[in-house]
Amino acid sequence: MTDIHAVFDGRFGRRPTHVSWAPGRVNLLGEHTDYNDLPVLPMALQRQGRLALSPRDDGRVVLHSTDPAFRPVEFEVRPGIPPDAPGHWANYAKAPADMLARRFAIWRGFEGVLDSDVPVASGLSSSSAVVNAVGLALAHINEVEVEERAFAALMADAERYTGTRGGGMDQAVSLAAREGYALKIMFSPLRLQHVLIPEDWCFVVADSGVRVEKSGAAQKTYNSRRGECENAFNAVVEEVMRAGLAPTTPSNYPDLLRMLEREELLALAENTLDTTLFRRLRHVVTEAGRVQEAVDRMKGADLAGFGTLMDASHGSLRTDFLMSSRELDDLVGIAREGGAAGARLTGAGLGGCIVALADRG
Ligand code: NG1
Repeated sequence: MTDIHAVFDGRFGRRPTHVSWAPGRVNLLGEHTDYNDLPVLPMALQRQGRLALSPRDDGRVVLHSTDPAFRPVEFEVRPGIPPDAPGHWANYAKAPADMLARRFAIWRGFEGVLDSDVPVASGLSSSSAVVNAVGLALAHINEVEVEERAFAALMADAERYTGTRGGGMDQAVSLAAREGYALKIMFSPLRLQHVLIPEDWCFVVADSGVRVEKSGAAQKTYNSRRGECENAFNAVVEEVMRAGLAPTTPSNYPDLLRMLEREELLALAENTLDTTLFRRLRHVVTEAGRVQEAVDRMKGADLAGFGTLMDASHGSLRTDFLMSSRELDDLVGIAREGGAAGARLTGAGLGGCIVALADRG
């Protein structure tokens, strides 16, 4: 890894006083469920975003990157920081600064150098690693103390500054993961459950090399999937209430699944929705079921069972959610032929990485 202290010294002529860091993540199961308040099961990666910094006595942030493609940026910490053009790297530092300044009386900026070995635009959440690392740094130097889950929720809100209407999975796992454990995350309110990964299991991440710029074209697809899930939910709830199937109006997907059996819900949705919306809902609802089952398989060290769920998740993302691609399908096929217990695209999809499960041997 880059010697970030030396780079800082080279740019600012002294040693940094602090280093803050946050890992990227690979999602094992539960794709496109987080923004529907349904559970996910990611784990943190060894790869991370790291920020070497020294606080300043004013509100200015002067931020350099070790990546020559990212030119130095400067901005003032305050509520309502104007964003750069969509996709500009500065927005991932401005996002937590803006959010923290809106919520707390923070006034102190920093000089910093950011380094990351999480590949960008590949479904491993390089973005949340940066948002968290900068957010943690700003909170610390401004003496803002927020409990872990509340901070994760705050950083999830913060990242929406970049224009993606994301869920809260990435920020939460990056802040709360423990080595050797996957993290089941439930939403509204945020709840975390650490699940021990059997020692002989090995998750292999393979990169298709196709970048998915979620600040670019893929952002539109991602946001439109979220909109479709909301439309499907609203239409189904209307029908549920009209037919008198629920005592009170369900306020989110978990509510709906508490009030109706999954099969009953799917049958009703099929009769109510057009094919596209039905397929989006079917993915979301069956994926939530797979997450719960996957946790049980992991606890029971059932490698084959977990792999089957990963395969089913990929199939559902491909045919119902239309978020796979030829390259991702090819990679998943190669992994399975190579003996993986299961494989699936990971992250938002359309490119980026797959994750495969194998016996460590
Ligand atoms: P990626 O594209 O892997 O960073 C995005 C969202 C997640 C989640 C997944 C799909 C952000 C920061 N991340 O992840 O919240 O919805 O897609 O499961 O928007």
